[in-house]
Formats: sequence, C-alpha cells, structure tokens
Amino acid sequence: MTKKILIIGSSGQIGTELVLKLRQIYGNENVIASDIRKGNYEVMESGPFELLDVTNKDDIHEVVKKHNIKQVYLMAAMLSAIAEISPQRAWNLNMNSLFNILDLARDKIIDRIFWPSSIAVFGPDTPRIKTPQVTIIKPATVYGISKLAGENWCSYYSKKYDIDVRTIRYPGIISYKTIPGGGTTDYAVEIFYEAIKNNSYMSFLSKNTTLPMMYMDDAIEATIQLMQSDAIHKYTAYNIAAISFSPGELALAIKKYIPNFTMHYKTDSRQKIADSWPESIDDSQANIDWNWKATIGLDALVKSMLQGLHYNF
Ligand code: AKB
Repeated sequence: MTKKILIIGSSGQIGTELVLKLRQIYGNENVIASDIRKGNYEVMESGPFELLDVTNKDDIHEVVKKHNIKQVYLMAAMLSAIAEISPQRAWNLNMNSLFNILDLARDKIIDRIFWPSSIAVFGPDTPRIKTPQVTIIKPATVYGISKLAGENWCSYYSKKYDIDVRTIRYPGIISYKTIPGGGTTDYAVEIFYEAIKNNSYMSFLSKNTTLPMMYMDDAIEATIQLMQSDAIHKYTAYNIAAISFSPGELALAIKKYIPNFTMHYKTDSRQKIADSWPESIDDSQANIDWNWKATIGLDALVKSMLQGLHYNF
C-alpha cells in the first residue's frame, strides 16, 4: 500500500511544485496538500487539500490521523528578508512547526520527514567559494539562525529517538508557477515578470552579487531523490548546487531573448543579507551519498522561465 504523504506549505513556491510532482509519482489521492491559505489552482483541483496552521499541534494531529499520513514534507517557513522585519514571528513559525513534526516522528506516528534548510545557515565567516558541507557555520540573519537551530534539532531527534528526517540546504530557487515571498534571492524570479511586462527591472541586489541558484525542476528532483534514497543512514543537512550568477549575469542571459531589456540597480537592506551568503556551494557529499547532480544551466533556466510565463521568442 502506498504510504500517504502530507505537504505542509503547499501554497508556497516549492510546496506547490512538490505536490504536483509527488501526485504524478504516488497518485493524487496519496498526496495531501495543506497550507494556511488556498493556493495554486492545479494543486487545489488535483487532489485533497486541508487548511492547516502548522503551529497548531492539535490540528496537525487531526489531519495526520484523518489521512493516515506516514511522510511529511514541512515546507512552511518565513524567509530571510521578511524574517529580519519580524524576528520573533519568524522564530516561532520556523521552530514550532518543526517541533510539531519532529514529535510526530518521535511518537512513531509518522516515519519520514523532509525539512528544508538553506544556504542562509552560512555567514560572513564561512568560505564563500565552493562552500564545503562541513565548515564554519555562523549565520548573520534571523532566518539563518532558525535554519541552523533546525538542523541541530533534526540531528538531535534523529540520534536520540532514532527518527528518519532528511534535509537539503536549498540555494535560491527560480520558478514561475508560484512567486516566492520574502526572500533575498526573489529578485531572480521578479526579474522575469518585469522583463516581459516592462522590458526593464530595478534590482535590489547589486550588479556583481553572485549567489548560488537553482531551477525548480532540479530542486524538486533533488528533494524527491533524497527522500527515496535507501543510502541515507545518518542525518546530514546536504549542500546542493546548480549554478551561481549575479544580477548582471542574469540580465545578460535574459537580453539574449529580450534584446530591449534594461537593468537598473538600487540596493536595499537585502544586499547585506546577500553579502553574508556564499557565492557557490560544494555539493560533492550529496553526489557521493545519493548520486545528486544538477542538470539545468543558466541558459536553459532563462528559456524555461520565459516559456513558462508565455513569452514568445
Ligand atoms: C531566501 O532568499 O531567503 C531563500 C533562501 C536562499 O533560503 N530563497
């Protein structure tokens, strides 16, 4: 019998596409979408959806019991830029949601968890180029602090209660089905909407701020590959990598398809966050442990974004 899967945060950028892909693999009825708000039409129409506040333990229990859930992907979180504005709310959401799910595994109600971390765990003291899996980890942001604490809690629960929890440190994710909200890497999504609509974009990061990025298809592939792997024996928050580029390089790549496109720069508080993050990531551990390798480069990403947003070129 197929084990039932619950996606929490199914109206968010990654949650949306994860639901759709997991439903293709495991069947619509076996993948339950849930969020505090309704989301993408395809998600709402193709299978079960529950309105759920992830900070409410009783509500989660009820949904898990009702659908006989065995795996949870906890995708709800407050991202880096917005977390700086509401640190306490970010901490409460990012941490309490995790405890609620870890406790379900500790009590043997569910048997596998996916919990996303981020390149935000790294800080200004971390080596910035090809940042290794194991290195100096001292985040400089509220979001990064919550992600690092989460990694440590996952590790603690996995050792102490012998639970199966799996984690990826996502780079900036680029996609067109649902817009991201509140992140520092969001410019790399917004730029496509503005390029198509207005032929220009005002970047809130400077021209040469290089960050690790990834197209959504690679991120979904990595997530599902890690969750399906039989080779994971010890909790590791895996680095994964695909491409690194700056706003200036992305603008050039877009110009190839929209020749009139112009880019302008006006940095804001998000610049400081970006400056504390790596430029590129070493993901060799993920490659060794579960064969991970990204496949989508910058040009393919740009083409796919423009096609996805119905731009004719
Ligand atoms: C953000 O910008 O906050 C996120 C992330 C890198 O985790 N996209």
